[in-house]
Amino acid sequence: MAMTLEQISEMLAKYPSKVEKNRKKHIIIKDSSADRQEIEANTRTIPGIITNRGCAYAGCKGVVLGPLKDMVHITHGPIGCGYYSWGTRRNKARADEPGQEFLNYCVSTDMQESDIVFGGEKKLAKVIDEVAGIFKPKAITVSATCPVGLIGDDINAVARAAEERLGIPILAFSCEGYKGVSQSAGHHIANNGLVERVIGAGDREEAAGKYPINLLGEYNIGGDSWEIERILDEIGYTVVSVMTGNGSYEDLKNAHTAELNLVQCHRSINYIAGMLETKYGTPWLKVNFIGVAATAESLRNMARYFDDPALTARTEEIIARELARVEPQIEQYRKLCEGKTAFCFVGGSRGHHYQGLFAELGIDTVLAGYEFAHRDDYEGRQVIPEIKTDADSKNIPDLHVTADERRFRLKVSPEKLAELQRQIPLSFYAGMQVDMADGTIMVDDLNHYETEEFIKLLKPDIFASGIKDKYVVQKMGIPAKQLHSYDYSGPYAGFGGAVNFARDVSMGFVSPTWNFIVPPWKEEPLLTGSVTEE
Ligand code: CFN
Ligand code: HCA
Repeated sequence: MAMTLEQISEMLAKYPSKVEKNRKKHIIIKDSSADRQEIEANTRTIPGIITNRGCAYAGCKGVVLGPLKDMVHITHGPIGCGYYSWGTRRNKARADEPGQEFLNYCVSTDMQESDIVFGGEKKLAKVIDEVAGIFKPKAITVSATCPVGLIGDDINAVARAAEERLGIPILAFSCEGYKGVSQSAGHHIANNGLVERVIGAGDREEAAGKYPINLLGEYNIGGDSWEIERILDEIGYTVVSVMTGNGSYEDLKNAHTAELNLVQCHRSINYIAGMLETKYGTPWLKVNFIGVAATAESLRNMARYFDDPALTARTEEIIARELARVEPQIEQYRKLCEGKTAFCFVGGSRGHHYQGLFAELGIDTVLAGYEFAHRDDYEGRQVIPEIKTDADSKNIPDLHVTADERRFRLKVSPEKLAELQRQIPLSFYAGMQVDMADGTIMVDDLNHYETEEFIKLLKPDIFASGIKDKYVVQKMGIPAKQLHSYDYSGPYAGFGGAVNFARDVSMGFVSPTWNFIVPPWKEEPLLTGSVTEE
């Protein structure tokens, strides 16, 4: 059932007028005949609204730094912040060296009232010393929470002094939760710190194998990066580093030796891709390993970049083998999913990426959105790549492809120019707005009131989001699939992951549980009345 503008206006009319005006700008019904449809994003949530967003500290420490396994991550702040970022994000890792995997530990200065009054710097210095003494890590991070900025503790000075005292890198991140409007500011702070202090600190000049790549914005939720790496290894790529799933300080130090940066999460780590392009000239390529077709397309684009017939042949061989293996399995599950509808609301990239996988199961996404993504994540860009030869280059000509306001170099023969011009897929630069069907809805920073109202009107068969609304939605009789933690299942990325996802979603549909739940709108109150005092 499609939704009309009138229905949305009615829903928003329940808000105070200022809020109504604001929220209106965050919702659009896709209409490809319109000249331009703009959605407001990356602006402050109105106080009082129950948003699903997190804070800058969650984005910095929880998301980007959290998965780095051979560093101990210290939260300078009250215990709740450290515990939330440790317990909610599903950071999975295996040690590369015995005793050098610390993700099971939640380390915090556990700030108390007296620290707020008298300052917490001494306590932080003591915790750093203790951590170095007990765990002997390669490096330590210190992340600031809101009160640290409010009382003015100088975590940078404490970290610098500790670094001199202990002789290991101690990286301070001033990612106080209140900075910016969401996690997004924290991603940027973490990206800056890793480029300044870690990437390039290694002494390797060259990567140890052929086709060296970094996988940026892949966080190994549910083992995703292990499934992606399985295929990349088989094709013959050298994965120099993964940022930051199952990632390590050790690998990141030498990440500058990669020849190509793949960008899986387009939101949290595009800053590193951009900075490495400026600093080392390393080109980057947006990829999407969610869904069978997107995985195959990403692998083909990578092969196109390296332009080696052997690599291309191997890529096609692996794609053919994997398709033959997974497609019949997915087909079985498709029978249970075909014709259903989904809501897909996640923090950043996943709100877009998972729609392709839903479509492969025959599920239409009727409403989607991001908690904190920016306008470019919604809009994407469709640009016809302009290809120029570089007159100054020696040996193999370096071709500069200009697309999406950036350049990347392709080592290809001049004869391939025209062919490339045809081949570089435009859809590759598309965002959510470009890909969604007419009549579907996009909502930025969806809140709990709107969640309930949209569900009542559109009655989706599955709601894909996170822990903060999962149970409210399930109590409405609708299966909810967590696309942050995968409900502790996974992997969902790559070819094997698509089969797991199909299985889990099908399980949600066929479970008899839903027959026992009566959604609130079917239980209108039978009696109405008012209370009067005697
Ligand atoms: S793993 Fe990523 S894919 S990093 Fe980002 S924008 Fe979060 S933690 Mo939750 S699941 Fe989510 Fe994305 Fe990139 Fe995860 S959609 S909200 S900050 N995200
Ligand atoms: C975060 C982390 C989170 C939360 C997940 C959820 C994650 O935003 O701080 O709300 O279900 O993926 O762990 O996005």
